[in-house]
Order: sequence, then structure tokens, then C-alpha cells
Amino acid sequence: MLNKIISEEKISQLKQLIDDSHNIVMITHVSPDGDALGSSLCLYWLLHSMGKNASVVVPNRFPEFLAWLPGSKNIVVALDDNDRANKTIAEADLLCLLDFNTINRINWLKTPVGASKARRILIDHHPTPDIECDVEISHPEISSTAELMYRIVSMAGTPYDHITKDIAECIYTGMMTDTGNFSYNSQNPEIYLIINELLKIGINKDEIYNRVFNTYSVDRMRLMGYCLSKKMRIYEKQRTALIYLTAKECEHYNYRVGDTEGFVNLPFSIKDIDISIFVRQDNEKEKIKISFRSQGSFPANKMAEDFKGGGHLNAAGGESYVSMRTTLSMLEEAILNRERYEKE
Ligand SMILES: [Mn+2]
Repeated sequence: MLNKIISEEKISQLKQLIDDSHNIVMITHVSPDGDALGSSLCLYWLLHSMGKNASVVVPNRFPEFLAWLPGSKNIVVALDDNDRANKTIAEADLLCLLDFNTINRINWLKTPVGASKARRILIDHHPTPDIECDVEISHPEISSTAELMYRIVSMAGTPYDHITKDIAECIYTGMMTDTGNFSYNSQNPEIYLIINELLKIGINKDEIYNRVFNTYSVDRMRLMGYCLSKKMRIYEKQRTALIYLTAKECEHYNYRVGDTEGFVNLPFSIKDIDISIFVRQDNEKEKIKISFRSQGSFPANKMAEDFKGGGHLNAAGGESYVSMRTTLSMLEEAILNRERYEKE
């Protein structure tokens, strides 16, 4: 049995909102990852089986290695079909906001969501959400929104707890991707109780791993090799690694969305590295995206705050609108003064 970390009251409020609604739209963050899609599609299938008109709307495309997820073909991608995204949101009587804590995370979907009179449920595991909602289920101590979804449906009882194999695959994918295949944020023993249940439902966890992680294109593999051999700086004393890529370099390797996913975690294979930073110039929007990762107690989110960002203790993001050269020297300054963040 799992600990009931979500209050019974919130579960019954959530059920009431769903009972009272017919057009229900799941919305998740920009550059949807395995957890964003897994948790959204989990709820999508559940509501679908309950006879609701359910839809999933995402701001932009998701990586190819998630395209096998059951239901992914029904997802409305706003950047590809803005009219349909706006219409779907406008017609909703309930919006389920999944896997994000602040409205800026959905970029251009902010406008239709802001204009909607629909009621809102937030289900998320990022710290201190600031979105006004009718029901807020926020648990930063839980490593994925997909895990939270499992907990919600198992507490909600029939018909919510009817977890099909498709739904189980969505949940497992979210749990697996947000923990790096259970290599971080994965100490809670209950994670494995849930996996035990999902396996009994019939998921093939090794196959899911292969579908998600062993699908590199040749270009991506070569880009990774290039990053590691030519573009990785090591600050030995600060136990920090920094990888940076310009838009031109990405282009050279035929960069596709998601190609650098996970690169930020590679330096943790080096002995004693506990901070890793990955910097990539985004061609489309003339901005530089920065991913911060840490292991142990170093607050990656504190460092990210100095770069217009934030996030979790061990995983955070930021951005920069100045040149790569300037961005790198700002990062270097932050790295050389890492104790500044540890003191706070
Ligand atoms: Mn997540």
C-alpha cells in the first residue's frame, strides 16, 4: 500500500470537477518531455474511457523517441495547428495543467489559457506553483508528475483505477524519464511498489527503455561525441563540467528537436563531478538555453536564478539573450564562485 500523500479532500474535489465537465483539455509545458506527455496521456486515456471528450494540447513538438506513446498521434501541437489548439482550449470546460508550475512554461498557450473561463486542475511536482487553480495537487517531493498521476488514480477508485496497459506505459515512461531510468530522485521505495503494479498490468519495462533511450540517430550520436571531445570544459577544483554548442555547430550535425536531450547528464559519469551545465544556442529564437544539473546538495536552481530561470534543487534551467562569449564568461564567473550558492 502506498502512503496517501494527497489529501482525500483534494481527490474528491478533483473527481467532482471531472464529473461536472465534458470537454477536458490536458495542457503541458513547452518542449514536452516523457513525464509531460506520459502524465497528460495517462489522464487523456482515463477520461476517454469515462466517456469524456478529452484532448491534449502542447505548445510545440515533442521528440521522435516519444512518438510511440499511446495516443501521441491525437495530441494537438499548437505550433503546427494554432487554430485547432485555440479552439480546443476555448471549448474546454476543464483544463488540467500538468507538469509545470508557472504559466510562462506554456509560452504562447498562455493567451488562450488566460482567456478561458474553464475551471482548472494543476497536477505538478515543481516547487511553489504560482498558477491560480480550483484544485492544486503539487508535490515537489515526488520525482515525476506521472507518479503523482498513478497515486491520484489509485486513490480515486473506480473507474479511475482502471489502468490499462496503454495507461501503464504512459505512467512508466514519465517515471523513467524524470529519474534518468531511476538513477536520480529515485530513492523513494514506493516508486518500486508502483513499478511492481505496472509490471503486473503487463508493461515491458526493458522494451520501453529501448524505445526511449536507444533511438539515437547517427547525427545525434556524432553530435554527442563532438560535445564530449571538443566542447566540454572541466573545472576540476569546482567539480563542474560545462558543455556548450553554437547554433552553427548544431546545424552542422543536422540538429533536430530533442537531439541534445540528456547531454547535460553525461559529465556525471566523470568521477567527482557534481555540477553539470549544458548551453545551447537556439537558432529559431535567438536565445541561449542553459540547463543546470547537480548531484547531492548543490542547488542548481539557485544558480539558474542568476540566468533568468529556476527549477528543482538538482535540475534547473535558464536562458540568456547575450552572445555566447558573454554567456560563457558569466557562467564561468558563477562556477568559480560556486560556494556563493551553497551558502544561501
Ligand atoms: Mn516532470
